[in-house]
Amino acid sequence: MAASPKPGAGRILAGALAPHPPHLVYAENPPQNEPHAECGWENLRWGYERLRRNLDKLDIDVIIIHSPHWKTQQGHHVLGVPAFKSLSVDPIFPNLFRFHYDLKCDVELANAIAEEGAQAGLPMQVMRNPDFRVDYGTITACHLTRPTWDLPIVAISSSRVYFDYNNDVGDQQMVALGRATKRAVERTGRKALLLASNSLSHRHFTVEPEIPEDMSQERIYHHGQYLWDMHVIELMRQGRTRQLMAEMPDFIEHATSECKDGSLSWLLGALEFPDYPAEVHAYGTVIGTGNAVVEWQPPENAVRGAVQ
Ligand code: 2X7
Ligand code: FE2
Repeated sequence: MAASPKPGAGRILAGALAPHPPHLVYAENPPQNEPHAECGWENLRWGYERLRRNLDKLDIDVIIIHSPHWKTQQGHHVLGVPAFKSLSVDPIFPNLFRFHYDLKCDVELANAIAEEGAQAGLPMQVMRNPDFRVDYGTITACHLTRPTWDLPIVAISSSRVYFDYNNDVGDQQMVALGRATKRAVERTGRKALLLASNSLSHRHFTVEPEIPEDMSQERIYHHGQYLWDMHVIELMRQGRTRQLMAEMPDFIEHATSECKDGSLSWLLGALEFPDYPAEVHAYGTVIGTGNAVVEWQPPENAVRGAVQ
């Protein structure tokens, strides 16, 4: 983190849709992960490489991530402990993901997000249990975006509001939380990267191939879902994110999208609904789910020479 951020001078430098299939970390073979892969899902992994090349040009001092796999029943939670170190095991794919993580959190910013959210009328909690196990959605997306783990993070949970009420109420809350996040970034003087850690369409295979990285088994699960994925990606590419938000409840239902956990709506709210084109670095399936690596750099922050 920068030595002493100037309060009031903070801004969001970039946002990304950064999906978290543990398969992608497995296929990269980082030293932190126990299982070993031969290869796999190159299209998505090379897309992450292009995203990293762009982000490396920015002077980021914190990553704020919203993850579908930290599910909280009573409101929106933020991690409020300075450091976490443990083993994360994917509950569905323990054969692919046994990752030894060691990460730092920006507690001042986490507190500020909780305060701004509460002032906007959202139910907010700060998670202060030092033995808490960080979820694999947070770890996977952070690792693929910044494998050096040299920046502190703020992790935000996925509240059950879409499930307890409906998709419209869920989206309203997530946009409000995104705006609260932006205000907290500005107030604390941080230069932040925001990650929405979710897949797009989310129907998946129920049987894993014998060799998980056997790419002859990987394919789109359902043509209707694929058409929806292409439609929302095209809206992103054209800067039509207000239309995307208007269609989000239908997308969630028709494509059983992981957007139902709120990450993308939070990001679009924080970025004030970009009308400039998003950079789509990759689209690919993982066990049939649709995943896109997408970057938004607000034009006023965009770095010359970034990979386009
Ligand atoms: O959590 C996930 C996911 N969202 C998509 C694909 C495969 C595994 O895990
Ligand atoms: Fe997921």
